[in-house]
Amino acid sequence: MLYVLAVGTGLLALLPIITCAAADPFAVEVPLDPDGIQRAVVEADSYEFSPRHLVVRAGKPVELTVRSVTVLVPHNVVIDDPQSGLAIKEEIPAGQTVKVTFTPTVPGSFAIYCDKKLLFFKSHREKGMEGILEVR
Ligand SMILES: [Cu+2]
Repeated sequence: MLYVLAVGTGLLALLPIITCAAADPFAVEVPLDPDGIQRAVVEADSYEFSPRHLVVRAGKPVELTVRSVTVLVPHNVVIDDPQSGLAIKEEIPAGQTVKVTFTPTVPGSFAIYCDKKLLFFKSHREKGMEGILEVR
């Protein structure tokens, strides 16, 4: 009995270390609303999305409310992985809010980014406007 307790507490003590090492401190688990939809609000600024790492579960619809806080710069939100059923491209005019809905079916980590680019300048994605959609 004592032995089991000792081993048990030893494992429990290790657990946070193991999970912390793998976890992104900026990852946000999107809550599942009572109506079965996973809803999150994402802020689009020049040049980042916040939060930048969303965790959702497969098989349930996702509704992202993407709110632009820029005055002039237009952005968009792109998730381009047709093999996983994700082919999203929504324009987000400056200062506007758009809703993006989809149902992820394939677990994995997918880039969520803005592909806007002005002339010969770097794309917004290259400037850091990229995050992660993690489907579990
Ligand atoms: Cu952009």
